[in-house]
Amino acid sequence: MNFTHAMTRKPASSYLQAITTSGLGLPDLDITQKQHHAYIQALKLAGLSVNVLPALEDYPDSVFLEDVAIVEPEFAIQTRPGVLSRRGEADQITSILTQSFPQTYSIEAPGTLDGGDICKVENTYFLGLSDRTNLAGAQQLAAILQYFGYCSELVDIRPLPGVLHLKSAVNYLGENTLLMDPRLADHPAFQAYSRIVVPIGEAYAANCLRVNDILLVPDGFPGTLELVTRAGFNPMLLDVSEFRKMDGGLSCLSLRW
Ligand code: CIR
Repeated sequence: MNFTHAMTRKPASSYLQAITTSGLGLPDLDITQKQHHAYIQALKLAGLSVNVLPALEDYPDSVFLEDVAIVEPEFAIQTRPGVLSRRGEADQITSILTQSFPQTYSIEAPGTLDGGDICKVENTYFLGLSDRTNLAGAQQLAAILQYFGYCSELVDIRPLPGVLHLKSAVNYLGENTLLMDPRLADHPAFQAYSRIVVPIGEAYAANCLRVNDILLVPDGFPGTLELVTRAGFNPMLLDVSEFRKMDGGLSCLSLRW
């Protein structure tokens, strides 16, 4: 995993109206901004050049930039988010994608797809089918990925209550190792990999983010921290409490390539 670039989007003041099912209360906007700043600093420390896009007040969830595009150095795909309130967010990134990537594509109706459902593991992309990403969206993405030489495999997460996106439950740490929610650990799609299963009660921490030599880990999950440290990863703790309140995690806050 060798990233050189990232894009993030500043949290909007309307962030308090973002979608949430967490039951953790409303975020504090000052703390949100500080946590976002610390996240950008961590990406820079990992060696990335970070493009910080301006806040979009009309889109409370727009800080979760990962959901509106899939990016590789050679191409970018604008998604079609699964909830109506976020659909316009994707159009706000069209011009920046065409400026930054040699080829661009987009997911078209009736397809829907959120970037949070897309988990890249070396040359394979796992495509989560969820309440946000439908089969038509996943199939469109698979066809584009195949053109560029990537394999894809569908993983249906709809039977898992409370799991918003595939990457809420499984993330690639590098070194052939996945970090997983216990409920997905026995899924046939993942049996070829080493698996670190987060402890019961720490499901949120399955969304850690490997960026070059650093593994970003959400603060407050000691069992997961111990497991990834013992496995030889190089963790950096980040407090993302205000993003967790709106169902977001570490991967959701950026696009990386
Ligand atoms: C949403 O419901 O769309 C946002 N409140 C959270 C999105 C989190 N994104 C992600 O996991 N990739």
